[in-house]
Amino acid sequence: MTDLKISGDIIASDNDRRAAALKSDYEALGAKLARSGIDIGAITAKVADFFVAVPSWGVGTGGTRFARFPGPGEPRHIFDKLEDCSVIQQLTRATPTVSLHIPWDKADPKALKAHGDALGLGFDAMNSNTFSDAPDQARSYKYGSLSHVDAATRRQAVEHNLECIEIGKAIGSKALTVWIGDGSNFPGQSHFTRAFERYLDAMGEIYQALPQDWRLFSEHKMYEPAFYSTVVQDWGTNYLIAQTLGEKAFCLVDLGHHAPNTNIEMIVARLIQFGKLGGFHFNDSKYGDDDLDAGSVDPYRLFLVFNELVDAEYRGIKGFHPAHMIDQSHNVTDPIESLMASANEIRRAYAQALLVDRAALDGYQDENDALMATETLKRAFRTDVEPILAEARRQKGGAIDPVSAYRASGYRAQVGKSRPPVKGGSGGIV
Ligand SMILES: [Mn+2]
Repeated sequence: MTDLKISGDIIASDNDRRAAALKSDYEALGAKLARSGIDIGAITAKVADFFVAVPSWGVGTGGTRFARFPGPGEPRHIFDKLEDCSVIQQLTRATPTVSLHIPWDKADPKALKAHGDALGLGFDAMNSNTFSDAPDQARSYKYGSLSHVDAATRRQAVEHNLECIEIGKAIGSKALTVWIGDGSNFPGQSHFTRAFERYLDAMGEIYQALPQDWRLFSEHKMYEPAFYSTVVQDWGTNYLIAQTLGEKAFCLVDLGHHAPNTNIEMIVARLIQFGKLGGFHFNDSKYGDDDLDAGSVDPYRLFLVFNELVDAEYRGIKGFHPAHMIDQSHNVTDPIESLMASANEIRRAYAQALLVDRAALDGYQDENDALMATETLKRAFRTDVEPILAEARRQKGGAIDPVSAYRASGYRAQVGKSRPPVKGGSGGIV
């Protein structure tokens, strides 16, 4: 019996108020789509089957380099975080798994598994952390980790990743995501080639320890915390890593880790074509790695990414199953609300991409009809698919309007009573 944090009565009464309007909107959209030969029931079923993992680090209030302003009822530890994650899943039915970050979420794996099971949550990719120093570690990552000039520091970073795999094995994870902060702040500070050789050697050791049914995701990022160069700076380097390591190694695309205006959907298409797209960290950005809510700044870009994913799905690409994860920092919102809204935006992009008339698009491309080709995408993007998203949630026992039901539940105030207030003032992204 799943331990549900929001009363079923709250969800039912909020849904009751909205059910008639949803039925009417869903039928109207169904009739509109039927005129284009699209079965709304089939689209709704696909949306209901689309899931995205919640990052454990996303349920606490985020921050910037300057400050963090915690809210009431901040999760104290991973077990509180899992409870918050279960609220997101209960109301959206879109987030049945959580992605852990070690050592932040380090706890007895048996207790983690039991708590997840009780809340009806599974575990997605494990994330290692060699971009900051844990209080008890022997060697500092100030000058790098997997690419550090000192062999003992590299060994420590490798060992940490091996530990993440061990914890992951015990809780049912099937992937390890590695993002390093390694790089340089000054021209000449680091030898590009030697640093990358050291990184590849260290990653090779991690790769060797990977269980047969696991995948290894490497995540590129063009700058920050290093501001002159990073060791894994872009998708080209990331592809070389995945290619060098072997068939269980894939590239992870964090939407915020590129230069502004980079054509990310095209990067996605290239990685799909060469069998190396591992998955995503969804978020949105205006200037850099802003970690804003998915779809909040440029929903069309998110749609164009999903257009490539659905295209690959329809082409039946062998072994194509990218991992979907959110990676965001919530500085001014209740993180639970932001994560629910983000899961919804990600599903929206997926639903819109499912509506693209791909046969027509192929034809326009072959005829060099640029206007109608782009209009084919726009027509799908302009479709208000909210009734599909709401109906998918309703059918699975979630909330028609998750934020409304969440606010009606008083969950934040309730956990605020048992979780002591956190003092603000400290910096830090997470
Ligand atoms: Mn990320």
